[in-house]
Amino acid sequence: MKICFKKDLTGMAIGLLMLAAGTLTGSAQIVMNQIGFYPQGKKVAVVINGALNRDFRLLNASSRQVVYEGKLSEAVQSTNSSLVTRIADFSSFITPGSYIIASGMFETPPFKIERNVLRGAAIASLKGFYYQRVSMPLEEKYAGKWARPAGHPDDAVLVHPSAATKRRPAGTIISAPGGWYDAGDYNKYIVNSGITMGTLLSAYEDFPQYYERLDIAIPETGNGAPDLLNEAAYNLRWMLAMQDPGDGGVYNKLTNAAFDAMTARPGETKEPRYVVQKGTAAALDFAAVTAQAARIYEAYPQLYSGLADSCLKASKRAWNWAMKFPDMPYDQGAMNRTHKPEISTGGYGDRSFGDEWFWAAAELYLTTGEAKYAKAVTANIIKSPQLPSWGNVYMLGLYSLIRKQSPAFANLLKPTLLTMADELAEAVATSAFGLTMGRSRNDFIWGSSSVAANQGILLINAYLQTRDAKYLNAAAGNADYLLGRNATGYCFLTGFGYRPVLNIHHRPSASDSIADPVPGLLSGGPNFTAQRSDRQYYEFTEPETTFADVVGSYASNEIAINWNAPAVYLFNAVEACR
Ligand code: G3I
Ligand code: 9MR
Repeated sequence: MKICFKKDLTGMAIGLLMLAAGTLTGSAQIVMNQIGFYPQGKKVAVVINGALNRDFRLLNASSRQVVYEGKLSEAVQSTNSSLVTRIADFSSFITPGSYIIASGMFETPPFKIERNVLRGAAIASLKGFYYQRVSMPLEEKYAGKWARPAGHPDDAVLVHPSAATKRRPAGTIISAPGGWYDAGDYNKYIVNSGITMGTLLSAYEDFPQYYERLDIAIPETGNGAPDLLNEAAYNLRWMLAMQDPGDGGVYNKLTNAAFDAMTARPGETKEPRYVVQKGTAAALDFAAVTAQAARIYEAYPQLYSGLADSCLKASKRAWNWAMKFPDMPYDQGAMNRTHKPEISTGGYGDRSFGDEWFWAAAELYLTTGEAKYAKAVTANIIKSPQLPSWGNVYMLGLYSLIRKQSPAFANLLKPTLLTMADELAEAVATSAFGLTMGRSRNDFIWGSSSVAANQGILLINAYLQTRDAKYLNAAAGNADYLLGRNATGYCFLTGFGYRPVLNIHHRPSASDSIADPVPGLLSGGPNFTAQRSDRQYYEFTEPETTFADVVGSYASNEIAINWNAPAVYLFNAVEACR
């Protein structure tokens, strides 16, 4: 049954209609972080379209005894859909336990108030990367029921004509094994690996002591290095193999010509693999990651012997290549007109490189101290940057310069960070969900979950600089968003919550015989352009509700490494700070 949204939903009749339908935003009328809350943290649930509800109760989950009663907020009209909400704030209730929220006829399943409440999600989101490893078997010891054979070996990859050089003509066979599958597909893209690695390495640099103690049960666990660095090294080694030793240029991607079928299992896929065309974004993202990695892995000279040195050399070579080709976009359409076979996998075709120059210059400057990189940082500073996304990596450089207290740049750039954080934090007061997420309708784009997570990272950076709790609360609010306090009523992290996403667009999950998807993966989330892209049926089509938990919905329910990485940062940062 379909329900029309009206702005002025009032009265019992409509409330009953919604109940009869069993679903408004799915089955949820009260939405919240489905895992739970920290005793000292903010605790918020949102009652959706509960026209008659004015108050709420917190019940002990086993005895059903009422332990807290509160008033709902005034009704708020969402700016991202026709939903009307009231907010239940029970932050002052701090007793650990298992609880239910009830309001009118609506009731939630049980959730927790406890210390370290996000620890499981924080660990799982990082472990999610292990499940994306390409060229090694996932053993049962680490992967449980999702154990599987190795995926693509990628030890005999063809140089595509678009990437041919004298020393590596088209058809040359190279080896670039390992790394993570990008997303629900089986390809590996340098641009998207760039922001992913930068985000993970920055998580480590912001919370080194915390990550020293965070084990995630992967083959390297216990080797003396933090598991975040162990996991990241697996992808880093692949990235290094994507640099042409001849000229220092970096291939945009390692890919099939076309996407594999959804039924293709890792290890059973036999289509030829290619490295495709070099480009400026790939070179600079690579230079940034390897420069940052160089200063981090230097601390593990035995375990990661030679890695830091190789990274720094590779970084400088990629930078030098980009100096020679400062404006080379990856335009797949144009490439396909001149080179065969045609390539139809993901593009990540960035066209403006100021932000990549800034990020690469920042990381190279911080690692080497060389004046030429400082000059390039200065030349690329902008006043109003955007949140990080695969096509815009400016803030990664800004975060690093501030984190490392660069004498030349930290004080200069801090006001930009705090202005952006204030704009985000201010949105909480008027938001229908009490969030910064959804401040703009454009937050609900492809991979909107990463918008929420990246807002969270920005707020955490502001918190680390100021220790002002408003930033931490707003960041934690966006973690709540990902875990269920949203207009769809889903927990977007696989394996978590009482209403988890189940049918992610993810070939390993879609092609196995296991009901549960691979855990620790973050669904892309609502995307108001989804229907146009993937032609699936969307029951709700407003910006914050255009989401379908079906495998075919690659525009709202795929997973991707550049969405998981900011979730790793955010969940772990909240764990570290609470
Ligand atoms: O740049 C415009 C912006 O100006 C406009 O306001 C906005 C709203 O429509 O659209 C923006 O462009 C969007 C672009 O992403 C940048 O955000 C496109 O509409 C949107 O279609 C595009 O989506 C990308 C998608 O691939 C399709 O190309 C996603 O960002 C990107 O994450 C996704 O990446 C894929 C890989 O290609 C393949 N592997 C899976 C991965 C995840 O789905
Ligand atoms: O599976 C692909 C996914 O990773 C991409 O994000 C998406 C958009 O590029 O494309 C998916 O592949 C679809 C292809 O584009 C069209 N045919 C159906 C494929 C999925 O079944």
